[in-house]
Amino acid sequence: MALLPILEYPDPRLKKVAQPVAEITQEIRQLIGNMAETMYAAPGIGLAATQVDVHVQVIVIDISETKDDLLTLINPEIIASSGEIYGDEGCLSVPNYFDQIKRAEKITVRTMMETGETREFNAEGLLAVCIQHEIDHLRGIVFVDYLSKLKQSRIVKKLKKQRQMTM
Ligand code: GNR
Ligand code: NI
Repeated sequence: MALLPILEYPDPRLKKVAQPVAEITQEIRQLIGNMAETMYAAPGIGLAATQVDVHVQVIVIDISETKDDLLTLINPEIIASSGEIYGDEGCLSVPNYFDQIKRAEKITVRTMMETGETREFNAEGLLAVCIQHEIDHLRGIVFVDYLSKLKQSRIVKKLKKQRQMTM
């Protein structure tokens, strides 16, 4: 397995739209393994393939405290949603920035699992927020896109400064 470099906002590759997975090949399984390792190392509670510059519909999530409950979503779709919640969101592609984003409180997701079987499940709270955040990545959307232009330009400046300090 390997750690994959994570693209950082405002990298234009974060705007690419991910293609559906046609078949769960060895290559897809390897991608999932590397994405999980990258997410745990970061550390983060989710990672979309888009963030590692692979533009296919694959997401890994683990919101457990013990980091032993990996959820892999392939070609996921939100088929129902209700309610509203504002959670403080962060993103591995936008290091050290957090802001409140409005999301659906409850969602129903249809997805393919790593086994190739299709399943539907309900999610709420942090898991629902995380799934919406990750599916946005697959569509080329970063949570910063929901903020004002002023906040966006401040974030870009701050990230540039941070990168200068670490290079
Ligand atoms: O690690 C992450 N934490 C987080 C917190 C609140 C809402 C969403 C997230 S996802 C983020 C990892 C990430 O960038 N996934 O794309
Ligand atoms: Ni993110």
